[in-house]
Amino acid sequence: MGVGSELSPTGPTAAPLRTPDVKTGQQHPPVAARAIAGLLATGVALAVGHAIAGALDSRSSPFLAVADTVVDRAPAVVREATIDALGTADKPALLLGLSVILVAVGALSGLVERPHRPTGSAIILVLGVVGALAAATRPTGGPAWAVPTLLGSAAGVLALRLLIGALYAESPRSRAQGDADGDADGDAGPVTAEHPDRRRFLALAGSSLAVIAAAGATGAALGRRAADVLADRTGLRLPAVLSRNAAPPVPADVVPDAPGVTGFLTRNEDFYRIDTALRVPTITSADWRLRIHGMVEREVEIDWGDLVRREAQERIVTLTCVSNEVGGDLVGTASWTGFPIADLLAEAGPLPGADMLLSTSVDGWTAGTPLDALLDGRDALLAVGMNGDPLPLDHGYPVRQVVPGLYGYVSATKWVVDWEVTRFDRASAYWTDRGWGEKGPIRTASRIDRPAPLAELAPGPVVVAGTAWAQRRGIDRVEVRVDDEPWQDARLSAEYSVDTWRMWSWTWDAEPGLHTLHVRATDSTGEVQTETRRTPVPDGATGWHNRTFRVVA
Ligand SMILES: Nc1nc2c(c(=O)[nH]1)N[C@H]1C(S)=C(S)[C@@H](COP(=O)(O)O)O[C@H]1N2
Ligand SMILES: [Mo]
Repeated sequence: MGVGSELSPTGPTAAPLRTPDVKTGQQHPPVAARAIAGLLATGVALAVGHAIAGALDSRSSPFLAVADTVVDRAPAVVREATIDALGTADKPALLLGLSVILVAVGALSGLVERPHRPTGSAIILVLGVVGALAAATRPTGGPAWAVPTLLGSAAGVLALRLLIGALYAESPRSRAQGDADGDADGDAGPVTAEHPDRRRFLALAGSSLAVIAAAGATGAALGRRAADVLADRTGLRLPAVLSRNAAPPVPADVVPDAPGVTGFLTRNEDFYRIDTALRVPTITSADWRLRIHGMVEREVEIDWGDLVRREAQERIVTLTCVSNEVGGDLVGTASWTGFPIADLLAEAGPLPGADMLLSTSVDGWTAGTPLDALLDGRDALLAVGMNGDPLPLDHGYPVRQVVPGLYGYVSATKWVVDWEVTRFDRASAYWTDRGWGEKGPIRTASRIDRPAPLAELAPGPVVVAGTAWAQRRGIDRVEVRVDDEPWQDARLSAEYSVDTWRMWSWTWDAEPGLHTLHVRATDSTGEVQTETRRTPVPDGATGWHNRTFRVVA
């Protein structure tokens, strides 16, 4: 090949398009070009993943998820050593380290990719799967968190295939000269910016950069939105609660005096989360409005300032999800700060004949709540605080509903922005449209919490403990049964209120062998939990919870 023909007017591009491979004699595009292709493809993968993560939940971004996982999974020794060595710079250092690795692996993916042997693509996909697993297994994550990384790596593979394809492509001119596939002696032709394949490569590289810039900017904008709401929450001042509106204090004897039992109040970070939102709705307190309309005497619109001018109340209420299986953990108790829903409704004046409040969240989810449940004097709140903090984003920031006695799907609308007073024969809501019961009162339930499942126990006295709930009615009795022996009364801890769960315990004189314990509760109406096992659809699971233990002498 003539050296002269390789000199392009643009100078720096004047590298040979193909260099013969020493071992195979096959010709390859220059190392730098292939490395750049790999870097661009990796960049596309990350930027697209980041943008999609921004649209779903910015914490699912591939890079951050991997970094967080490294932080959590690193053996304590390693973690402490790095923190010692780097002081508080350990997180930036980790991110820098990950970046260096990504640059190296990105370049490598370009170097090893061949039109007919997509090794580099495989590397990007493996990276993608690692990132997706890291994101999906984050404590607050779920399967949906794998989506950004997987789609991102698919985009990266596409970019790599196109870029490497262009680098290796035969130009029409060289093909015309008989420069066939894999012909080691072939002349690649002049490597100037005017070369069709070089032009194609440059165009593709430019497009990749544009994709990286656009996706990066989108991801950043969406991430900023989430950051704004987090900052809004950090700066938010919850309304003060006058002592007459405070929740009655929690006596010490609401929980059994035994180690490892379930706490009476559930910490916010441990509180179950159920909603249909792929991306947590982001609404600041300044943007929040509640419109009350429909069958009312006058329409009312309330903003954050209007809301918190009212007298706030604090109430402890146990929330439960209708999807909770027997023995499940979709139940939790928190102290809620908020404003009586009945008072707010009264300002709009519901018209006679109305029997439903259709509430809508900022992302369009709806719940239909029986109006009488909101007006009968129970502690139905439009809540802004959870255990003394502003609502966490996942739990409805800045405003949600809490209605004792009703499952969440008919009552506990998070990120609520709209109230329509209406009728059950005119309106329906998200889950009732999908076959779930219309009214959703909470069924009596009881659960064994300790010892842990499949625990191996020593013979002798063992404390068995758990919880039971029947919001609005209250728990009057809990019984325990070992194998086929008669039912025995468990010891009930103090009842805080009929709207909260009630803890129980029972000391079992465990004898060697494999034993199954059952539990059943009786509510204050005298109704004993039925043994009949039913799945949660359509109005809540029924049946007795049991646990099997091996007692080893
Ligand atoms: N906007 C919105 N609110 C919602 C839901 C939802 O999907 N979207 N799910 C409801 C259901 S089914 C339950 S059980 C409770 C759960 O509240 P938590 O996530 O704070 O525990 O929220 C309710 N509020
Ligand atoms: Mo639920």
